[in-house]
Amino acid sequence: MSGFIDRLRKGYGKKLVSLHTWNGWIVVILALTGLILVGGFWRGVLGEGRVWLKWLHIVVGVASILPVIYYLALAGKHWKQLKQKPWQRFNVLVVLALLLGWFGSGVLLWQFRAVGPSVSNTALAVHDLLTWIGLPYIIYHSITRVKWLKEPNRRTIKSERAAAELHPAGAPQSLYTRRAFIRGAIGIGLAVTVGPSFLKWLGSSLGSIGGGQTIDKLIENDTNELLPAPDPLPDSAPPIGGGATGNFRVYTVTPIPSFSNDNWFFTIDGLVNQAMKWDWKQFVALKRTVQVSDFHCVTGWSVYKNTWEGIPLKELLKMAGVQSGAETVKLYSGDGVYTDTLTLEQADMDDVMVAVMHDGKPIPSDLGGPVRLVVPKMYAYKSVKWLNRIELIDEEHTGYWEQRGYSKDAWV
Ligand SMILES: Nc1nc2c(c(=O)[nH]1)N[C@H]1C(S)=C(S)[C@@H](COP(=O)(O)O)O[C@H]1N2
Ligand SMILES: [Mo]
Repeated sequence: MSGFIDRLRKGYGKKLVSLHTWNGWIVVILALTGLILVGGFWRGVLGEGRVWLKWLHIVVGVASILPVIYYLALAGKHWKQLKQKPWQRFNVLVVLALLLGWFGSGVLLWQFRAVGPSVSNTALAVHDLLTWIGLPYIIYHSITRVKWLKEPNRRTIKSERAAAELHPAGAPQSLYTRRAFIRGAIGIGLAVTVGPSFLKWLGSSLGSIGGGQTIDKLIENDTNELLPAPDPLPDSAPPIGGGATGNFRVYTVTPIPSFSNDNWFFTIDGLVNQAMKWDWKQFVALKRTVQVSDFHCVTGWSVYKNTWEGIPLKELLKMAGVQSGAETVKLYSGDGVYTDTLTLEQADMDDVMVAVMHDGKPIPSDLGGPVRLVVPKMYAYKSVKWLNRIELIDEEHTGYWEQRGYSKDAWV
């Protein structure tokens, strides 16, 4: 046993050990940065830091291929060495599959613009799946190999020998059960702590493609109270798009705001001929239209075939009358923090909609209701949630995520 470790410490073995250490640290950095990046809680807290963190994740992720390549150069010899150790061989294969899968899907996500939404959708699903399988596996792998667990293990081997001397035909097997027990306990511990979030993720990303369940849950938990509820047009109920496919991830940089008839108003002001202000009753009485469109987030997910019902932005701008000095349409969220902009030309596209309903139902508070913007031809950071003010200005304005590193060019 110690002879084997001595051999490992020399030359080629030494290389393998330091490779393992490097790889371990890379995985730790990627796991921490990755979990913070998906954790909704961190979106608002980090702000600009989130963009730096994303870069760190990408740079370290790209670099993670180096130890893999280096290992593959040594793999032939190592593989032969593991001839008698099927579990270690299995472990090597799992880790290689994880690293290569994370790397490949990560590069596709990083290059979302080059590969387009449908490839990044798949890449994101793969990246997530590997994470929820791979992280528990790697945590288990690390915990069961730390010293304090190995020591009883060594003792087991010693006492096993002792036992074998005492009872030559003896019962050393029962001594192994202690190790198995500790490993089992750790396995169960992990299953209990990580398992539920894994299942939840699995349910939301694989289970209900078609959106039905999840979105119904969001509607059930809607904290807005605006009356009367909008009456869907015939094209909305049943939705002419046939129902959205895919799931929205609820993104917000503030706590989810809620509105009632008392505190919800929609205004258009700035460089307009006639500043407008509607309360909810007046706003739901405005003439709406229906459109079917896809919704793409830069982080890789999309929701297809949304049937949105609302007022085309260009119609609202027509009512207020845009003055000739105006240059930018500044969009304010009722969360008090988030803003974004469109140029007048972009705002004039037919499918830019101030949406009130999705698939024939009011938009729930989590998804930006009662009223959100939808800009189908651009990444969804333009689709301001809880939209309640439009201001026409004669200069540029940098929106929330653009200030924090997102591209000013949001075209899908
Ligand atoms: N007010 C507000 N609007 C917002 C955001 C936000 O954080 N706050 N996130 C944007 C981004 S990046 C995306 S992808 C979509 C997500 O919409 P959803 O939460 O309804 O899925 O909303 C956009 N509009
Ligand atoms: Mo997004």
